[in-house]
Amino acid sequence: MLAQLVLQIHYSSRALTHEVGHWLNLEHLWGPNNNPGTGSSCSSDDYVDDTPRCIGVTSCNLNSNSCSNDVIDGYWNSDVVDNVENYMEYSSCNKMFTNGQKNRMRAAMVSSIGTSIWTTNNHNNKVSSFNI
Ligand SMILES: [Ca+2]
Ligand SMILES: [Ca+2]
Ligand SMILES: [Zn+2]
Repeated sequence: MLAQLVLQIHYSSRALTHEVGHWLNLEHLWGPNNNPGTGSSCSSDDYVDDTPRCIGVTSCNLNSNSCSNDVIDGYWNSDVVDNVENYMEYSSCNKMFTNGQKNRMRAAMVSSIGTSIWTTNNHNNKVSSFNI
């Protein structure tokens, strides 16, 4: 499993953050698959409205704009650039989650589907220190 993890996200120095995102119910920004760079991904979604549609970016080109249909999710009023710095991309310059992703992770933590990882003690001592 570790080998698979390293192969899938070897671009990123923040692999663990990325995997914790998956564990807390986040998908890749281009949708629920491991295949970045596929044009058809503009029509799939990560179920988070404030992450712009993208095909999956592996570079750190901050001007990357791989999909033009960002308004489809009702959050953006126009086409915007890809969020290449997002932890759920495969780029090597990851440094952020969006508020929508934060809300999805928080929802996962209090979900009855998950184990009881949310407790006041855990929240205060651990979650806050992750700044999510
Ligand atoms: Ca999205
Ligand atoms: Ca766009
Ligand atoms: Zn991943």
